[in-house]
Amino acid sequence: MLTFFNPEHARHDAEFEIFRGQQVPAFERAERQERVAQRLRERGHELRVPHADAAAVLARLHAPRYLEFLAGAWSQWLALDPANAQRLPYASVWPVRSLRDDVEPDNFIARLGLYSMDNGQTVGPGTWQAGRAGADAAHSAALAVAGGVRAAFCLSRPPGHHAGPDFMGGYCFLNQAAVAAQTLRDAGAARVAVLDVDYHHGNGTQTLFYRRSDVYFASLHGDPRTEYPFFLGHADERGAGEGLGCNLNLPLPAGSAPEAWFHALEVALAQLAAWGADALVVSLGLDTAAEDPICRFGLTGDDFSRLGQRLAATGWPTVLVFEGGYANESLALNTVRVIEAFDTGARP
Ligand code: Q9C
Ligand code: ZN
Repeated sequence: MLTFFNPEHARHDAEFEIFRGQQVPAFERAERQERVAQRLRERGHELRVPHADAAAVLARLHAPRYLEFLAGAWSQWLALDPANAQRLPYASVWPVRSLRDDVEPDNFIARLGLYSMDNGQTVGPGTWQAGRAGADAAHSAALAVAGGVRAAFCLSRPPGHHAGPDFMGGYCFLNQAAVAAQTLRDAGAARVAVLDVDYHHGNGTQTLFYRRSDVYFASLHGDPRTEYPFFLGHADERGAGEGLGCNLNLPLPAGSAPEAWFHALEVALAQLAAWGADALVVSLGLDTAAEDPICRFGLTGDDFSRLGQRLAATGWPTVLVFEGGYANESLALNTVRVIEAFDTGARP
């Protein structure tokens, strides 16, 4: 499968994340993309650098003040104290209910909190460059598909589906799946389906399209009552305004077996077909794997092949966008299983 990879991804690669008040080894590391890229090359897939600039698409999805903050955050952090070059900023205050989010504070850490939903990630020296190149990769993959290629893969990190209009969260900064969907729309697809199969609900993507009737967001994920992102992803979220009826959440209990997961996949695909989608974006999280260290579904290697085959059988022009997946030993194998089963299933 034609793959656009993020050539700048390793510029964002924090060694630690905060968990239970302590620094622990980060789960979302550069190794993830590197291993998948290596496996794809070994298997003879074509890997390309992005050739198209997503700036204009990003500007229509994310708030200007959020993009400006991300672009300037590291230099602002350094300007506070040259010693900050050796440490990363962490948010410690957030504008929750009753607090104002319309006035941007002068304090840097307060601004970081304003533009974050959690402290699972932070902005480092190359986060903006890595994120921008990832958006370009998603844009390039979508342009290839809009131009007639049956399917393309955006291999990029940091991931994107938790990033909303004006916030980062869940290791995500810029929403690459949303960039792909918007690009397909702009290139002429009237109805674009986004299917999110990451273990975690794609709260950012849902929110970006919640009031729109031209992009349908469907997601299968761990029930947010117990699983991250906790505050979105329930079954009663059906869209709003013109977008009412264009959002489908299928939360499954943590620990659900593959058969329950594939049943939910059928429900989602039937809904997207009934809606009349003419192109598909898949938020391809691989953290549904049984061996994933932070998630609790039980998909096996064969299940990932089954997923790829099933996605190809929809017949839709498809952009697959890499999201989560933290069992680095099997991640590349499982990713390539999806990609190759799709290729096999898509062959006429
Ligand atoms: N110590 C994606 O899969 N919390 N994001 C994890 C583990 C955040 C996952 C806590 C999980 C975010 C794209
Ligand atoms: Zn995830």
